[in-house]
Amino acid sequence: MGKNMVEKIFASHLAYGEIKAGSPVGLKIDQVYTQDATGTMAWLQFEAMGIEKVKVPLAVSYVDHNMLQQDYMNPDDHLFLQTAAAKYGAYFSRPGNGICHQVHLEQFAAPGKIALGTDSHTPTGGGMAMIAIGVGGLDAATVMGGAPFELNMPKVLKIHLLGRLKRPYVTAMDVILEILRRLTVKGGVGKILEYGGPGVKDLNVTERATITNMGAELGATTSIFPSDERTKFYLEAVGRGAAWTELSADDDASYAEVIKLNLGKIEPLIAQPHSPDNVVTVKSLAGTKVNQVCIGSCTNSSYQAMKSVASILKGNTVSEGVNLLINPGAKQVYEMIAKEGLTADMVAAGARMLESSCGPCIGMGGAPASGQISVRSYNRNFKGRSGTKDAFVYLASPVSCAVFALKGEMVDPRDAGITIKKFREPSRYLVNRNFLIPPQQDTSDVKVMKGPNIKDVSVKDALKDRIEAAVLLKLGDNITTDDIMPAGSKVLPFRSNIPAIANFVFSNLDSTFSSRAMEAKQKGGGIIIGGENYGQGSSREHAAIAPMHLGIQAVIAKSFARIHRSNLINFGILPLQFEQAADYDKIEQGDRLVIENILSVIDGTQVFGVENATKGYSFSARSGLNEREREIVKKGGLLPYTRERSARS
Ligand code: MIC
Ligand code: SF4
Repeated sequence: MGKNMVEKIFASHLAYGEIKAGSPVGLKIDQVYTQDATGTMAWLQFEAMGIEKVKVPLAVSYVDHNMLQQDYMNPDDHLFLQTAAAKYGAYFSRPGNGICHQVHLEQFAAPGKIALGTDSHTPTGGGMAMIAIGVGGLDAATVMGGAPFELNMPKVLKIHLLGRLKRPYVTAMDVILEILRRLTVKGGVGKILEYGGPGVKDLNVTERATITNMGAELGATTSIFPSDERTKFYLEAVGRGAAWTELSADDDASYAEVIKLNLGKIEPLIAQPHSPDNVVTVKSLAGTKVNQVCIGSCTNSSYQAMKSVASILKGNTVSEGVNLLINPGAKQVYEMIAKEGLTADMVAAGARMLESSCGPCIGMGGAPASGQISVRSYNRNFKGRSGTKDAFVYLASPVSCAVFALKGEMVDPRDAGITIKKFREPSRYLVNRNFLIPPQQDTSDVKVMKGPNIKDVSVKDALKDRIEAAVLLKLGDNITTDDIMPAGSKVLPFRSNIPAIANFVFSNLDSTFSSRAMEAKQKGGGIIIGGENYGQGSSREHAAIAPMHLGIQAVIAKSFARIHRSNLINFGILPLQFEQAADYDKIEQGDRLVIENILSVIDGTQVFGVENATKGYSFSARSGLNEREREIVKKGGLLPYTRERSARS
């Protein structure tokens, strides 16, 4: 029987296991990349493993998130990352070079390869026909140390594309918003989305990358497009034609599910607050006032996106009531649009130009005013993520965003009376790699620099046989890692300092959480109760390390998001799933829960009896760990597990 693309790439990278949905597979990894907000931990963990050099063919350390330099903390992190990259054999992408996913697509992504990135939007590389997966820092560190990457084989869902996009008013962003509307933020959990069908050739590589990038919001493990003539054209244009190989699914390949999508029927769409799947047509919101517009991010800041925005702004003025912020995704794009005079068109219209970085997407500046409406070409609109708790953030295409900026209100770009130039893909991009420092041969005199805010990584004790702990917080469905561990300009500088960042755990939901947790830590620790899809969104492992630091022993939820579940395991926190959803309803914050015989149950059925000592009843919860995960949790996390294994070998 024929193979789909996922099966082909997995087969060519298989270290162990069986390519069968649900069973654990170990994969050999070609590329690993980190970004600064997750990377400091990843590189500290790599250092703690005591390995001399990275053992994957390519490692890249990017700086793109923590760019504001209000004091020494962020620049100290950058210096640490630069010196660690030099010491351990990674490329270093200097601050200013751009957002990791965009730069990686331009400079390193290649068809048929597997990449891991310490960021949930790593699937951007799927636009280049690679398997690109977001992971926690510790997973990345162990793979850079030479281990295969293990995951439970996801199901493969095919998105069969037909027709052609109605350009220039409908864009790739509208395609992924339509998929989010249909599948929701839980629809991709446990799945890889493989794109196919005749509509694929209508999309160029950067448009495909927009779609695979925001596939992260579906909870999917990753998404992938074929490698075809358009992939070849793009690779040649960025000066890397030699990296091209053809990749497509066999005609008789099979899929767990197939969804058809006609590109020609897609309209301009917009996600309303506070979830990326809360999608409606722009038309249905016409007339809604807009106060801020932000264009950029790893989803929508390609050369094509910037060019269409410039053509809308050219000769016009941004509406009086609107603040327009633009951050081109990479230095390459910035340099190109500057050379062509497009930056001048943007500035002349009144755009506030930001550097090539994540910026307002992660609350690093650009926060909206109280209660205001911000429309962004970004990928996440979780409450509070913009830095303003009561702001209303919408997500739309760069084209819609630029039109709103001029009109001061939402209007379907087709009804706005604005002519947009059709984009022609360039056959040559400007290639200037001067902000990428390649790995050095002789690193004997490199000293890794650590500023005073960079603290050693915390390690948990081995798993105990009995947990008696209080329910510190009971939460609903789709809790994000932004809810658990907020980002933003005040919190991000503490990413290398776990005791300090732990004070912010759940701070947007419950300002007393960390002090209550510290108190509970003295009395056996705490437990968190979650609903469905607990831990969706960002890959930040700080959403597990900081709770671990606060003494959290277990999270009991209806279901978990993939990356966060792995992060909990990696830091020795038991992820338990209610056997009966009804048991979720009975628990209340403050209840004391007792779990006994943990060590024998974890090696046996993995169905734990949980006693609610406050209310006097018991229920069961399942850990569902595979063999490796079980051993990791028993040791207290991946770091002690890896150390013990390397001591043995
Ligand atoms: C995000 O978009 O939330 C981030 C910031 O890029 C994160 C990583 C992080 O928290 O550092 C992600 O998506 O993984
Ligand atoms: Fe950066 Fe935003 Fe992309 Fe995350 S989603 S990598 S913060 S631009």
